[in-house]
Amino acid sequence: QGNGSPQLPLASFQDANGDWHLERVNDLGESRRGLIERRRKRSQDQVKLVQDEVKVWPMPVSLKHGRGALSLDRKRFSFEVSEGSAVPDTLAQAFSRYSDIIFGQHFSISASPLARTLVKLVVTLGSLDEELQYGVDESYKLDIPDSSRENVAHLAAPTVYGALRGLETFSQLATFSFESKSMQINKTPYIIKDFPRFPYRGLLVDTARHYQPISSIKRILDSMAHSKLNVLHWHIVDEQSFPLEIPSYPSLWKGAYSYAERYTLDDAREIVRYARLRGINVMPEVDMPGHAASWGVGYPDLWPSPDCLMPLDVSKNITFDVINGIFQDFKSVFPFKFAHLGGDEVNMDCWTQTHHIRSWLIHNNFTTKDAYADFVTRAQDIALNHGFEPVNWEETFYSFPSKLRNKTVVHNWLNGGTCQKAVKLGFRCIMSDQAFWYLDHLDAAWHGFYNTEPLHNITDAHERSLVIGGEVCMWGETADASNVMQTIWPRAAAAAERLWSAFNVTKHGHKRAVQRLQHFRCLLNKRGIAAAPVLEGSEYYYFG
Ligand code: CP6
Repeated sequence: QGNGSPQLPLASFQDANGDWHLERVNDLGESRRGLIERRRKRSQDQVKLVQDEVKVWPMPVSLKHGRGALSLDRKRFSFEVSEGSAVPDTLAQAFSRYSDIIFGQHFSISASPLARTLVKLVVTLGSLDEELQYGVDESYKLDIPDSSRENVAHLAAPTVYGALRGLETFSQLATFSFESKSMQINKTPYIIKDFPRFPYRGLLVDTARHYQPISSIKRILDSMAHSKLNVLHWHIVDEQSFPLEIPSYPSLWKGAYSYAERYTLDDAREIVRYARLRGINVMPEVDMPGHAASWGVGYPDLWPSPDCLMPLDVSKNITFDVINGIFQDFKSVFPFKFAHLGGDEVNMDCWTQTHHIRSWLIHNNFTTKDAYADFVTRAQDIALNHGFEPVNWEETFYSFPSKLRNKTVVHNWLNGGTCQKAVKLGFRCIMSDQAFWYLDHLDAAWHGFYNTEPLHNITDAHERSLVIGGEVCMWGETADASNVMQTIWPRAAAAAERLWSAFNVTKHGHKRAVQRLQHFRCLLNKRGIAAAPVLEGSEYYYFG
């Protein structure tokens, strides 16, 4: 220009349609529309990055993938086991479930004959008849190729329970493609190596405050398998009701809410069977000596007196005969090695206020705390005699740590540092910090569930190994079959990833995790599970 006139503050920018414009710019050379456009582009790039993450929940320990895609055609795809080996029933049933999940949700036309197609997933098991038990090997390796016209994927696992976890991951990789109108696995090839960080990944379900029909418990078990939770902690009885049949003491379930709101032992066996097929152990809880008022409906002798109903009468032999009967009957129903004996929130006023119990305390030279310890350890010995290792709520640990049996698993709920203290004394521990992992706290948000770390402040390797895992708790005061699913999900899934995935799964921050969790929540909806929304946002966006 050079003629002395001031240079026009103009800059060029490209709009969403790719057209170029000139616009006035500020002192920094930025135009208003240009700025807005650049911001929009930048946020779009971020969205792209996020959408790029493979949407599996919980995130596998190691996952490598490419950029290809394979179609899945229901008429040409099959699950098989490697040649010459029998198909265990557990696996055959899982093949059928996951086939329904993958192909049953969308009307899907056959994949184009020209499309590159995955024709088989071949499963190789290390052992055919492994029992489901605490600590069973749940690892798996999943290889999905991306090479030829007719591709075969491979799933290898030491046990059928590892294979179940691998099938779940496989099913989450299959999505409906609106372009090809068929199911498709994107981002092939895959090499996935996966195993859980903790052997105990639990969900507490309370059937005493509200009865849960068996069908509801089964839906809960289905949903647990999708996030790889592996223990249903069945809080069977409490002060409000005693819904389970105990053949040794047949009047106990007189404490049920009604004739209809009861489980027979065969019902309980059916729940255990259904859970096992999904790689889930069932841990029964009989909470005592507190929280046990309902026991006395059938056997009033278990109450300190008709107007003081809890804790159970510590002074009478019948109390321990009944406990013995319960565990004897449990032996024929619950193969899991742990049984939960409760022991929380014991208010011992009824013991000191009831004449015959006060005399018993004095006769034995017992404080109420001695009597509490005596009760809990006698119950532990009964459980141990029947082959169960006892789990107790943390109050027992704080009240008489030196009396608890060595095999005790301390179940945290009240205090932040309980597991840290329990493993220092050599006890195993399950974390359920009520500040973060209580699902009945309706205002507790997903990120509190996600952030809670069971190994927090525990550095010694042996002490770390004693933290066997964690559990989210769905107490039943405000939940029955009408709302239990949307109260559990999706928040329980946030804890499930914490318990399954590598310690550093959060290294990308919450932005990516929340996208993946929203996707998982939609996946649950597609599978018929009424998981609630994670946050505000468009359902269409997360559906794909
Ligand atoms: N029932 C039993 C409960 C609770 C516990 N035990 C409980 C206590 C406090 C909160 C939620 C639940 N309802 N048997 C404590 C382990 Cl906030």
